[in-house]
Amino acid sequence: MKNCKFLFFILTTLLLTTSTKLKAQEKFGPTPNAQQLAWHEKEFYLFMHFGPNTFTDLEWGKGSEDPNVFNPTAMDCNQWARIAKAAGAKGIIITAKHHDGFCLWPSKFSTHTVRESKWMDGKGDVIKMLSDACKKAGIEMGVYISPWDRNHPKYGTPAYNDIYIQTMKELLTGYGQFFELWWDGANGEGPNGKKQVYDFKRFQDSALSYQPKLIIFSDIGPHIRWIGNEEGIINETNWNLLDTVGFSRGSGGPSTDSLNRGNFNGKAWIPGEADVSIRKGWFYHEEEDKTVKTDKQLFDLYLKNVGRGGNFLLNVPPNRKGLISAADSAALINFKKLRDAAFKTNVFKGATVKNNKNEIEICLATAATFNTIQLQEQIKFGQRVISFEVQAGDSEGSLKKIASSTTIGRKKIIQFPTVTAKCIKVKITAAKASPVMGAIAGYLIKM
Ligand code: FUL
Repeated sequence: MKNCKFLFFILTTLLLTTSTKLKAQEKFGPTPNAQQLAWHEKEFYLFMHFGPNTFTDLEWGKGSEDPNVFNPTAMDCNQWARIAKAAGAKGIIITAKHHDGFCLWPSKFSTHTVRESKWMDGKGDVIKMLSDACKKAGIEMGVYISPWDRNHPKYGTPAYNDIYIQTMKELLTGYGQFFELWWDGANGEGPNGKKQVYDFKRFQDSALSYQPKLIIFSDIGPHIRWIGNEEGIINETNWNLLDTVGFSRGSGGPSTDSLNRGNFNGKAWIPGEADVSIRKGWFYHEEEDKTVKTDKQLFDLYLKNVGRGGNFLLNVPPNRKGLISAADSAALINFKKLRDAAFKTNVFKGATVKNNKNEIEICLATAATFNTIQLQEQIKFGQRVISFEVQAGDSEGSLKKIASSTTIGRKKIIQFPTVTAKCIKVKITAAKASPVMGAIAGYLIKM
C-alpha cells in the first residue's frame, strides 16, 4: 500500500452530523465514465426471455419453427413493468431476438417475426408495447439482440453482418433510448450449416452511433462484462477492471475466473453484471414452475452480486399467456420486502466518526447490535481498496476482529455472527492508493 495521505470521505448514511465536504480528488487508474456510473446506480433489473421457445418448451429454438407458435393469449406488458417497478427493479432487458432469429418486432430485415405470426393478426409489436409500458411505469428498457441467428438465410455470409447492423439500427432508432444492449457470446451454425464471422468492431461502432449513451454488455465489454457464470454469483474479490486485449467475445473470451473477479491491474473499467434466472431455464416452461427461487434465495444472490460491487440481472420469463406467473411475481415482491426490511435501519446512524490514516473508527453513544456492514468506495476516483478488516468492541481498547474481506468497489456487504458493540473499526489492510470511501452502514438482518 502506498502510504501517502490517507483520506476518507464518509458520506450520507453515516455522517449525518459530521459530514466532510468532498474535495477534488485525483483519479487513480481506470475509472467509470458517466454512463457506467449511472449504470452502477441501477443495481437491479429484470431480464425477460420470451419468444417461440416459450411455446415450444425449447431453450435454443431451431429457427425453423412456424411463427404461428408465438401466440400469447393475454399479453400485458404493463403487468411486466408494474411488477418490475414494485420489485424495485430499475428496468427490463428483453430478448428482442434470441438465437432462433425470431424478432419480437416486425423487422424489415427478417421474415421470421411477430408480423408472420397470428398473434394480434400479425399487427403486434412486443418491443413497442414494452417500451410504452416501461415509460408509463417509470423504468428503463434494454434489448438482447442475438448475433447468432438460426433462421436468417444470409447467416454465415458477410452480408449477414450488414443485416445485423440494420436490425440493430431499426431497434436502436425506433423505440427511444435503451439503457443496455446485451450481446450473448453464443455463435453456432445458421440454417445453411455455416458459422458467422462477426464484425464486432462495426457492430459496436454502429450501435454507439445510433445510441451514444448505450451500455454494451458482453464477455469483454466494452462497458460491462459477463461475470463468468449464469448463477448470478460474483467473486468475493471483484475488480471492476478487465484486460481485453487479445480476447474476443464468446469462446475467445477471458477465463471464467478472470470474468468472475476482474483483473487486479486491468486496463479498462468494465464492471460485472450477474445474470441468473428466477427459474431453472431462461424461457418459461410450465414443468419448471416448482423451480422458482424463493425470496430468501434471491436475497442471498443480491448479497453475492450487488453486495460484491456488481449489478443483478434477474431473468423472469413471461409465460404462454404473456404474463409474469403468480409464483414469480410473489417471489419478486417478497424479495423487495426483504431488502427493505434488511436495510431499513442503519444502526451506525448518528455515530461519531474518526479517520486515522487507514482506519475509520465509528463510536456510538449506546451499543448497537448488528451482523452486517455495508461499505462503499467513491468509484468515480477509481477502485483502490485491496483488503480490509472490521473490528468491534465495547471500547477503543477492547476491539476484536469480527470480519475481513477483499475489495470494496461500488458496494461491499459483509455478514458475520451478530455482535453488540459501541466501537467499530474498519481497517483498510491493503490499498493501491489512498482510499476514497463512501457511506458506511451497519444493519441487523434477521433471516
Ligand atoms: C446464453 C444463451 O445461450 C441463453 O439462451 C440465454 O440467453 C443466456 C442469458 O445466455 O448464453
